Amino acid sequence: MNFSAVTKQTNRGFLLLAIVFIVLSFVQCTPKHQVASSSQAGTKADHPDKGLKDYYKNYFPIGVAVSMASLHGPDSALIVKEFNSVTPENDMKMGPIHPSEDIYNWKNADKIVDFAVSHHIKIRGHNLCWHNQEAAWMFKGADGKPVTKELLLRRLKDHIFAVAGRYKGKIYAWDVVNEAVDDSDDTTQVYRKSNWYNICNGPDFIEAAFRYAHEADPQAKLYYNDYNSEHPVKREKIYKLLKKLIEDHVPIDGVGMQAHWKLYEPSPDELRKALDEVTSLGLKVQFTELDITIRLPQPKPAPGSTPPTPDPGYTPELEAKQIAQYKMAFDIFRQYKKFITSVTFWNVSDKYSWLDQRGGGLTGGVAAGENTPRTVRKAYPLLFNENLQRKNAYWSVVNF
Ligand code: 9MR
Repeated sequence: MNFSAVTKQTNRGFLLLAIVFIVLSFVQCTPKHQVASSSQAGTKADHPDKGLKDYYKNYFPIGVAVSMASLHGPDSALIVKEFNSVTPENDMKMGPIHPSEDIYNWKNADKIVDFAVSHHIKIRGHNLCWHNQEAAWMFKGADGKPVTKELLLRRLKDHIFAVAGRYKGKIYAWDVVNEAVDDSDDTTQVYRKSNWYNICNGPDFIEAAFRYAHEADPQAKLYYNDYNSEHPVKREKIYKLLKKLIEDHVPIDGVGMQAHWKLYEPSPDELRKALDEVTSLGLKVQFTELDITIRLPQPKPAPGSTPPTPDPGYTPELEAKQIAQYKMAFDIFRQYKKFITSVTFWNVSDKYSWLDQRGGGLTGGVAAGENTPRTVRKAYPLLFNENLQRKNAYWSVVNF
């Protein structure tokens, strides 16, 4: 072999090596989720340093429900990278934070607030008045009998002044009243018959809670928060409540639509209608607890029948439907950006979702006398998988 032949071969060798090197580095730098979808090529998926909050910086803050567990370890890095708003999932609710008249558990709530403040993350407070996770002591006097309306409202006021007052200037928005509207199809039944409603003999506690919250922190934005707010019957009831609050000059800024959604619900039309109705009242909207379960309704097994098929898991078909539903939702959110002041996911990743604890997702159950543990049908409702990696649904939300 002469000299020029050797040089040519060496050059070819270098060229080959260079090509292999380039291909290898591309494969290594490309996260798995990008390989899965060719539609991401040349799109926003190319910016690995960006998070949801960055993609949506011209639209609205993107939030997430957090617990003490999420402030440590890998969840916390993901929260800081992806989100610019947090909502304490449980730690500011009346029962946990104010378990008896003279006891306040500030520890967890303070830690969440400190975490958010130190990372320049906004905080939504959740919530000041609810029928669930309530402080049972509030409803009873020393004699064990139900308290009067006056005493209950005084206790509510003290509670709101203590909690909203403590985080004044740090919490920019509060879910003041949560889920006070009735769920049934009876259109005449507007309010939920809760302890609050029953002792107050009507819905006065709702208006009172907003007035107390406004007094305690005049700068905070105040929201009424509920689920199924796109369902035609409940939507009308929520509308009635909001309209009345506005007519009575109650200090309310907006409505929280929780958005615990399903693969086929709500429809785009239902979602638009709900948004149009609420915003026609001059109110802002926050999607406060977004998740989209992949579970489909399971028929209840008849007693003695064989258990239903095992959990099929996160199948490609279910994933495709979830992607489409997330895409539909965010397409509409962006169209309504002048009314929407934040979108918050309820939990960080599919590793943990409140939905996984719920009975509705169990397959089979245990036959009488059997000791087999029940299998949880996971909901896979979020944009990050169990390993905290971005799912394809993530890219359907940011590639617009
Ligand atoms: O995610 C919360 C879960 O950890 C609690 O056990 C549950 C108690 O009811 O509340 C969950 O959060 C709820 C939220 O505060 C209000 N809207 C419905 C949410 C899901 O139940």
